[in-house]
Amino acid sequence: MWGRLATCAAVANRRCRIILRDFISKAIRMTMNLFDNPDDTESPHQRLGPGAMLLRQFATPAGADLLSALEAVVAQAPFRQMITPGGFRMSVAMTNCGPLGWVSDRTGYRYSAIDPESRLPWPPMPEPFRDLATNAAAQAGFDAFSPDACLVNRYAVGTKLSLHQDKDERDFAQPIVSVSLGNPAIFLFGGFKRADPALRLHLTHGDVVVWGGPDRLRYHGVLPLKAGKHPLSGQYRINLTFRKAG
Ligand code: MD3
Ligand code: FE
Repeated sequence: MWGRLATCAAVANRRCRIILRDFISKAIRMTMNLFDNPDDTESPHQRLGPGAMLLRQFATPAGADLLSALEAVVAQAPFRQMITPGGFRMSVAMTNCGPLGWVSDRTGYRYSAIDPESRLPWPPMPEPFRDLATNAAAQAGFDAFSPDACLVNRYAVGTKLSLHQDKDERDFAQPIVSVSLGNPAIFLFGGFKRADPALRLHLTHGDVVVWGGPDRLRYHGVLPLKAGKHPLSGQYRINLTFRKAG
């Protein structure tokens, strides 16, 4: 009798401890999520910093139009892997549209009105590109954003973008609008020094981020892309970044 009761108490005690342990670890996970996953809310618009806004799914309705307009751009200015000033081939394939395009070669990084491959001007910025960028910027509080450059990044499996700052534009008071299309990626949102800790943000098809104010000069990058197959972009992730470069 006493033996059974003792066993019973021991079992209850153990169950109780397990329940308590699960409760505590869940509470810790929830608290951690609050800090680790700023993307874990239901709100489609999320402030990431004083000048940075995440507009979840903002480009989803235009997604197919954007990707078909991109085909016309790529027919004129194909994707290419540029060479860094250090002599390395970038893993991201790039092209541009609009009056100015970002280029890199052994002599450095710069904006150029001419595509160095074709020696022709970059293709014009498609209307749906410009509209989306201007509307997203306005949504984030930047009125009258008029981009003169759209850098298009294409990521395949394993493609990454190392932590860097965007400093080749003339006026840092102008925001950058970034549009993610196709396969998802983990984006790194760092601080103002390369070694500062970086927040991880999952960016999926249609997500738009507007980077302005003090957040404009944050270090950022993209972790190696995982394999995937998106109905609109196949194995790729496409990122459009709209800039006022000149
Ligand atoms: C944060 N592209 O092209 S977009 C780039 O996903 C670039 O292809 C990444 O970084 C990509 O330069 C990230 C998000 C982004 C763009 C510009 C920023 C984040 C930024 C400028 C300042 C701070
Ligand atoms: Fe960048």
